[in-house]
Amino acid sequence: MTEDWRGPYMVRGKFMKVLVLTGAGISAESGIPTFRGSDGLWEGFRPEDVATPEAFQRDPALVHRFYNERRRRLLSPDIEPNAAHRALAAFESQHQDDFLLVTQNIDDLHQRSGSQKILCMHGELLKARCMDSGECFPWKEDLGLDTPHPRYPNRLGRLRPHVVWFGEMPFGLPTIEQAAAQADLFLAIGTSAVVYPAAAIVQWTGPHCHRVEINVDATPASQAFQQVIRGKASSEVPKFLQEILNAAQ
Ligand code: BV8
Repeated sequence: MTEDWRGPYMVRGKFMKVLVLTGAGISAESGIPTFRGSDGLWEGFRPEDVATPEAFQRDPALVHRFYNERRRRLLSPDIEPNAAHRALAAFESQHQDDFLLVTQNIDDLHQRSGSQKILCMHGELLKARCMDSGECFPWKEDLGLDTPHPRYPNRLGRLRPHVVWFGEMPFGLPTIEQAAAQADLFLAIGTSAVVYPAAAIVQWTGPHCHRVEINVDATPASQAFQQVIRGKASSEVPKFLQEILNAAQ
């Protein structure tokens, strides 16, 4: 379902305002399991047991264990950005107009690849947040009930992962809504379009916006896109972004 996207969306052959949404699929080829794939991260854990405020209230040690395991895996030397992350960073640096990268991922692979304009709508695994003050701290160690507070060492266990759990408000929604309404190009990469409100962002784009989905599989949102590219992010994202840059020459 690919119409000619060199349509009215482009000014002098280039997209002006670009909004990108990434999900776990962009990090799959970097070795980070997706949530709903066969190697799904939730396997072994039910989301409601580890990714809700109630779960943390009920069994904080289990929730800390779930995130400690993911943080350690993210920090292992064999996990690094792939060509899709790098292509997005390169495009951002060459794009002359508005660009925003919204990610649902809590890994730091976009940051490590050099992307600057990133909105981490579901938080960041390498940050811890004080449950009393809301202050965030860069965090690469395990977190637990015995973790001293960086400012008040005699306060133990007052830090939580700086991530958005189910039932919690994602970050930056007003910014995302505004960017979506103004976007000429909306590119959704590697997301199953199951989790809201992230899955609704495509519906927040305007009638003039060219919507592209890059995913190995169809999703419940695929029909909302004028262009769907079926394939792996590491090959399809660099190819598509290079086409966009060539068209703008
Ligand atoms: C909220 C952080 C109140 C923690 C996560 C309607 C409106 C609003 C809310 C709801 C609603 N309906 C239901 C809800 C509640 C709920 C929800 O959506 N539930 C779902 C399960 C039905 N949403 C919430 O609770 C949200 N908060 O609602 O607040 C509110 C109300 C109104 C308006 C605003 C707010 C909070 C949701 C955030 C939860 N936290 N993560 C952590 O990581 O532990 S969600 C988790 O799943 C991930 O962070 C990720 O964001 C999300 C979605 O996963 P994906 O990234 O899409 O990954 P997935 O594995 O599912 O899919 C991978 C895709 O990649 C697949 O399509 C696959 O085909 C593809 N792929 C694989 N390999 C490749 C590839 N593609 C390309 N190349 C490859 N190589």
